[in-house]
Amino acid sequence: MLKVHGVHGSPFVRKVLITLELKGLEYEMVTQMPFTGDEDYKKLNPLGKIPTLVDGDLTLGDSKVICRYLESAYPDVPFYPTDLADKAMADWYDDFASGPVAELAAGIFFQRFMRPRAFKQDPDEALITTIIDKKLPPLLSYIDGQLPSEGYMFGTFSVADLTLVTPFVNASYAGYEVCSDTYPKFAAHIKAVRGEPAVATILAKEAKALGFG
Ligand SMILES: N[C@@H](CCC(=O)N[C@@H](CS)C(=O)NCC(=O)O)C(=O)O
Repeated sequence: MLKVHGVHGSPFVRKVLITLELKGLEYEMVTQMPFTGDEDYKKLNPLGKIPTLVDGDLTLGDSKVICRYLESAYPDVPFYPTDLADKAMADWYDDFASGPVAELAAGIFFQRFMRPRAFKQDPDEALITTIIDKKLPPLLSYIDGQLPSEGYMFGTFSVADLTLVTPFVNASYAGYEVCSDTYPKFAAHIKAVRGEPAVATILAKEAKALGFG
């Protein structure tokens, strides 16, 4: 059976779990906390980051690489656009969202949620203000400008939609919501993605795991 090493709450693990759920694939979740320096886990993933997917003899790190693999290996329920240019754009959105966007949106979560709970430290509110007021707005404007006035990025719900939203689930746990007056398309998009059955299923499991449910 497929194995996913990671924990609920990571935007990257979430993306992989939702992809598996959407494709109707069975998997086992192996609990692996991030930032532990676990040497045994580093034998599986030398970067020590979550998620890692194990499928038989194949061991893969990085959510983008994993989702692409799942699409190729288990194509029955497609989660990527088929048009070449759209697929390339989906990859770009994945890179963009997993890199700079996740760093900032999940940064709010790290400061307000993880620091007090996991590290017994106060959040750096000055850093949060810089993220919210200065660093996120140009990226949010870009996303809002890329979205169609209605519906998903490439017609049907795809990984491109999910990857842009998953960091903002973390931000919402930390009390930050994308402003619907300033970024109306993206705010509506987040709501629609969160309502997708596969997303709602994983978010419910996550809420339980994080003690919200
Ligand atoms: N590009 C990676 C990022 C994975 C990542 O940064 N995961 C975080 C948890 S949300 C992690 O494991 N951090 C531990 C570390 O950086 O040592 C992916 O998309 O999977």
